[in-house]
Amino acid sequence: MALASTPSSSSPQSPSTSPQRRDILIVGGGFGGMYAVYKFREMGLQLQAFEAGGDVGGVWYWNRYPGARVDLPSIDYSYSFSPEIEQEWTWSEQFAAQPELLRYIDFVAKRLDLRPHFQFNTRVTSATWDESRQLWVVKTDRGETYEAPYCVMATGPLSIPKEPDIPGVKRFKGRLLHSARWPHEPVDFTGKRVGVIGTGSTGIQVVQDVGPQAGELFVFQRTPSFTMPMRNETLTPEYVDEVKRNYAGIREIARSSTVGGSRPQSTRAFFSVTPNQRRVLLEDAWKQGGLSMLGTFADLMVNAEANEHVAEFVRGKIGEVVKDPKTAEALKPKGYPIFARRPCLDTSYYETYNLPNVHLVDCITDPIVEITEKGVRNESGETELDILILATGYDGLTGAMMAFDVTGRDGRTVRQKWQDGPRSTFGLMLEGFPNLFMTTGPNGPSALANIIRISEHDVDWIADAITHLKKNGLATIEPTVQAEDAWMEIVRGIAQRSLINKAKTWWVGANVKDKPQGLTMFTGGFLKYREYCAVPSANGYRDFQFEPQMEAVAA
Ligand code: NA7
Repeated sequence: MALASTPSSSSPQSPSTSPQRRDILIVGGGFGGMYAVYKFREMGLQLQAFEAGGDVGGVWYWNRYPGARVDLPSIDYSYSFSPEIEQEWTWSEQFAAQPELLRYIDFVAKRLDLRPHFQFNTRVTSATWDESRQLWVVKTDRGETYEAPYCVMATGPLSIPKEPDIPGVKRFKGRLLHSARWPHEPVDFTGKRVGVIGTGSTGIQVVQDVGPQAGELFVFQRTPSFTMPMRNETLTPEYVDEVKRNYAGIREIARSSTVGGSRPQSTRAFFSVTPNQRRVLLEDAWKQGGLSMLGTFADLMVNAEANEHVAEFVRGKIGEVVKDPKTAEALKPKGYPIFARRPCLDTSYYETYNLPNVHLVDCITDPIVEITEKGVRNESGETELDILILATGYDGLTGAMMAFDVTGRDGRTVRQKWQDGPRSTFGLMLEGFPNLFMTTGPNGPSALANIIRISEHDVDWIADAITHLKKNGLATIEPTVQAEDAWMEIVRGIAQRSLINKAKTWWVGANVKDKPQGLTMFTGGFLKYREYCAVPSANGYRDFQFEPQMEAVAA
């Protein structure tokens, strides 16, 4: 494999108003966009990529908040397409922190010479299908226009931050920070009165990191999350050597798993073993840390009673750690199944509440009324703050594709197509939008599996589809209505059995006002997803429709 090679496409252009022609346009510079650039360049396509941030990295470029850390093992959360990169890069921790992830991303970008293909600090403002010329016409906020037969939206499930729908956010006179738009310089919390709104994965990481530093920390919690011990470790040279010797096998396990990771997943049902055995298994998973609890039994996401047993086990652990009984009770999640909201991993979250300067504000019993010039006002009164951190999440899954005009055949936009919720084929292609591809789209496994494994899979699938077009002298590919209906039926059928529907989260669109709600991700696991996606190339893309080159038809 040619790793660092001379770019086959041109470097970023100076702003120009005349349309610039490429073979393929790629929107997004996260893990998906970076691999897409590499893959399509190696296929010999002339390409141009756009990234709103100042560099590659996607969420890891933006999310520089204190304590930001991946919650899948770094060994799994890394590219598998290049044996050279696997051997040359060495992870230092089992769960890498954001700075190490950015170093890895930088290493990959340099090693593969990816940056020259990107225009950074550039937002795509529209993408429009030109039917007669069979081209995607993409406009940017720099006033430029690019045209290409293929367009890949590698915009990711988490790229549009959500501000809380609380009155007065703009009024706050102290320092207002959003976890997903964190400054590049360190923030000093010493002696400061700090507030955090949000207790999802992000809020939890912020709280355990900022709590010991701040003068006072006030955590405004609406829905408590279940969090389990990460048990992070420094990786020993012996462990790293062993991993490097066995990468091929590790990747094969990940590709054949439900979540795209190498942790074992049990096939045992919860009630197939005695209460005592269950307790032993859960205690063991708690000691192992990471997402071991999720893998202990096979039916935790479909059997509500089994799920509740595990939830109660974790609630018990919270009670053992948190000294103040009222705080402990408020931290215990109730009313939704464990794992139906993204399971969090922590290093010292519950312990942080034993610090005398850390205070939990329960926004269920004492709702937030408004944000004031001085801080946050709950029904019971105002908390004055120097710094307010919003860890309020994202307009996830569909937010990025709905943030700008994407217009397909007959002037129909993605916003119109998705007004009742996202629908697509495999989360990869949209009926009515020829040659438009997505990576980690909202009807694939998306947030439910390792995003890097999905990105690689999706880019490879797109590459196969383009190769099919080229081999057969065809101009466009697009799923039929029937193919899309069939896929959405599969997605819905499996989703109905899942307990994920029982929690109000970004996974089901419940966190954004007026957003259509429902579980639209593929819940059948990464392996099954791959199997479904492999069918079209094996059967000659029977359920897709194609067009020849218009010019060829005219001639
Ligand atoms: P999440 O998981 O969407 O969490 C956002 C948090 O912000 C959640 O606790 C929300 O409470 C809270 N929130 C949002 N709006 C408000 C208002 N108005 N008042 C009080 N609390 C509010 O986002 P994260 O960034 O933590 O994690 C996103 C993903 O990143 C995660 O799933 C991993 O995949 C990595 P609510 O639940 O709405 O009651």
